[in-house]
Amino acid sequence: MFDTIAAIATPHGTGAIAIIRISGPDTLDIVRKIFRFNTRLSEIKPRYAYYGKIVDPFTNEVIDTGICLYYKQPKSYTGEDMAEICCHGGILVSSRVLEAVLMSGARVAEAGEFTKRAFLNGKLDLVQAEAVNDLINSKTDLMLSMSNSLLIGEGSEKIKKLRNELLNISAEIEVHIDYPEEDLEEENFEDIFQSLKNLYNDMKELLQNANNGIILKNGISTVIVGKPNVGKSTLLNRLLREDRAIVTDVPGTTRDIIIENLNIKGILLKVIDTAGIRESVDTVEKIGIERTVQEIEKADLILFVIDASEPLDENDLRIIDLIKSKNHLVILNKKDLDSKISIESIKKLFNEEKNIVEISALKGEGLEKLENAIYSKVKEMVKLDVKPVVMNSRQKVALERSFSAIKEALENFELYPIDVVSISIRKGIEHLDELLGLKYSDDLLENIFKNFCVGK
Ligand SMILES: Nc1nc2c(ncn2[C@@H]2O[C@H](COP(=O)(O)OP(=O)(O)OP(=O)(O)O)[C@@H](O)[C@H]2O)c(=O)[nH]1
Ligand SMILES: [Mg+2]
Repeated sequence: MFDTIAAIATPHGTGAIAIIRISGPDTLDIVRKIFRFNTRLSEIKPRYAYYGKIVDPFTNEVIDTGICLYYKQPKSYTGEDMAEICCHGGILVSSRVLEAVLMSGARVAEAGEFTKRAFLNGKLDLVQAEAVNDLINSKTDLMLSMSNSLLIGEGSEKIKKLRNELLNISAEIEVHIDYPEEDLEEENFEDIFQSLKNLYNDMKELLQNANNGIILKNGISTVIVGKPNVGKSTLLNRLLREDRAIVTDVPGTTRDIIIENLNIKGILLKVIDTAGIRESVDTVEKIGIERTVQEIEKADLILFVIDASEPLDENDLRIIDLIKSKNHLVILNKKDLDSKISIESIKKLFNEEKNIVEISALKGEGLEKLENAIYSKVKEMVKLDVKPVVMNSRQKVALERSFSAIKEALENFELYPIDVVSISIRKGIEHLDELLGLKYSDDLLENIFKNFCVGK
């Protein structure tokens, strides 16, 4: 049996209203002590909004007037008796109401404890519980729709389906192990092998989409590179629609790495502005350039900026060598000036037709075309129309482990007696159990829920 917890569920600060949440067996008791309204407590109906006065339980002093909602277990977020008291959104008001609740017998909830209880009471599985936090932290429409899909259980359904199939296969094998005298027909073995094989392929596809989900959630790591003074920082500022990076006409202005989140048509990019690459004698600039080379190694996508008003030189060629084999777009900047470089020559250098965009970062021309080009490029890199079933590394690792176990089962099929295969299959099931949270350790739960807000 759990105790009763409470927290302010709205952000700390002054606002129109604040919500104080209570969950646990003493909820109604606490409401009785602090909330005065015209209905007898025995008549309070769940999920009705009651208007009344919130009072100090010891002095009866009125703290505020507000609305109280009661949810009777198990039909609540946590699966327990719950109440939500909406009061005025002052910092003092809301903390006084919380104090009143605490004085009446609740304790302060830990971060994510409401959702943790929802999980422990079987209202959500672990994938859904994690999706709650992803939903709250969504920065793009895409992330929002992915988290929603996981929260309503679309991802878990697919995993449960895999798990059921594995359980069925395991049961069939167990029959044979328990009654070896009833020899399995050759064709039964063949059937089991085929089912395992199908499952293996389904899982493989899910895992490919797993990377999708994680990349999209963390943001496509995008690095802007080019020689000094070509307009990299001007471009970053344009894309962000704010003056984030310092721009001057002195080559070598940007010396350290600048990272910003950018939302392009619902996709999150982590954009990095770098120090211009050239042979340099200045130590600070040299370090900056070394970092730029490292960033190119790590990046998912490279935006290569060229100053079209200057002829290409060996520094440009060095950069082309560095990025040629990676996902890139070539940006011919300063098209407002007399051009010294033709698109044709760039096409030849890269040996490709597309991925080249002309812009003027200074004048803000060609930016929409650039954003479209970035979007198309990302679409080539990750599938945007597939809903992933996993969205963080914990989930991915569990799915991967399960996948390896199934792979092992397939490999063992021909080599060893069927009970060896059975062990691998059971391992596969156990990892899916971990993924869904049917099996968990306290440490794991602590790790997951500590990243949640208090009150969620
Ligand atoms: N005419 C013209 N000037 C531009 C354009 N884009 C940038 N500039 C100018 O070019 C100069 C350098 O711009 P930055 O954005 O600082 O260039 P950078 O590539 O970040 O330079 P470093 O940080 O030194 O590597 C500034 O004077 C900008 O105003 C453009 O499209 N047209
Ligand atoms: Mg710069």
